[in-house]
Amino acid sequence: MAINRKIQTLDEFTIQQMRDFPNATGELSGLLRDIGLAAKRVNVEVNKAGLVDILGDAGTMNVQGEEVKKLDIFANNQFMGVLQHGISCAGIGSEELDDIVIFDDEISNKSKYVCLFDPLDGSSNIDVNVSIGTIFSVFRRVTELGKPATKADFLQKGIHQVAAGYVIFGSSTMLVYATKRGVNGFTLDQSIGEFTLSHPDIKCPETGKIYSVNHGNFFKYEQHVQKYITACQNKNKDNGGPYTQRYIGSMVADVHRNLIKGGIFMYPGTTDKPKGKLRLLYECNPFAYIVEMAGGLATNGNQRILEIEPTEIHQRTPMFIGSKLMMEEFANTK
Ligand code: AHM
Ligand code: MG
Repeated sequence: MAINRKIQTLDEFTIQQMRDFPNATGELSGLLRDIGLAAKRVNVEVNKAGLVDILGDAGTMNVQGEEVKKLDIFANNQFMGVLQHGISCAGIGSEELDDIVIFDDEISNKSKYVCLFDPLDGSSNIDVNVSIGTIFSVFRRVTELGKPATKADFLQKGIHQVAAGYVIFGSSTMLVYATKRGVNGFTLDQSIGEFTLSHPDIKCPETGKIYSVNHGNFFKYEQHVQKYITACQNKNKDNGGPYTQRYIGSMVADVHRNLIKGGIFMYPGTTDKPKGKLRLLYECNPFAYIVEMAGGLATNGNQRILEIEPTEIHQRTPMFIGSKLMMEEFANTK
C-alpha cells in the first residue's frame, strides 16, 4: 500500500515548526497537542449529542448568569483535565468557571504558559445541530517560574498572546491556530483520529461581501454602527456589492467563514448592554490575534482589541473583526 507522505498531522507540524528554533523547549507544541486531544474527546461527545443525555441544560447558571448546558461542562472538564495533566500549563481561566484555576503542583509551577478558553461557544446551538466551537488563548507567564501562576499571568493585553486558536465542530471538525509565524488549519480525519494540515498559511481576504451581525438589535446600536449596516445593505454592483448578511449566532462559525471567504463580523454594544456580550479574554482576544495574523483587523469600535488592558477575567467588549478594507470602511463611517 502506498503511504501518503503529504499528510501532516498536527503533532508533526508543531514539532517540525519547533525544529526551526533550537532553543525551543517543546512546551508550546505540548500544549497544542493537549488541546488537540481534548478537542477530539469533545468531538466524540458533540457527534453523539442527539443520542445520549447530554443535550439541554445542566440546571445551573454560569458566572455570567447564563444557563449552562451539559456539554459545556463536559467540554470544560476535558480541556481543564488535559491541561492540568500535561506539563505545559500552569493554570487556566474558563468561561464556565468563576475564577482562574492555578494548578499549583511541582510540575505545573514550572510550566511557562497559562491558557484561557471558552470550552463550547455558541452552545445555544447544540440542541439544533448547528456548528459550535472551542476558543483558546495562550499567554507566556509574567510571574516567576517555579512559583504558582497568579492573576497577573492572565490579565495581559492580547498582543502578548503567544498562540490562539479555535476548534469548530461543523460539517467537519477543524482546529485552527495562530502563532506569530502564521495561521494554519487542521481538519480531523475521523478514520485515523488525527488533525491533519488542510489549510496551510491562512490569509483573510483583504475584502469580502459578507457582513455578520444580529439585526434584531439594530435599533439598540450606536448611530455609526447603524449607518455602516445600512451602507452594507445599500451596496450595489457599482460600489462593490451587494453585501450578503450571514449570522449563525456561533461566533466560531461566523468568524471562521469570514476568515476564509472575507467579511466583517460585529457584536456591537447596545443601549442596554454598552459592552456587548462577548468576553475579551477568551472570545475576542484569541480571534483578534488569529485574524490579525491572517492580515485582517479587530477593534472595539475605537481601539484595537489586542491593545485593551484587561482588568477582569470575564470582562466584555464590543467587537468588530474581519477583512482589512471592510474594517477600514467601517471605521470611516464614524
Ligand atoms: P455563549 O458564549 O453563551 O455561547 O455566547 C456567545 C455567542 C457567540 O458565539 C455569538 O456570536 C453570540 O453569542 C450570539 O449572540 P446573540 O444571540 O445575542 O446574537
Ligand atoms: Mg462563549
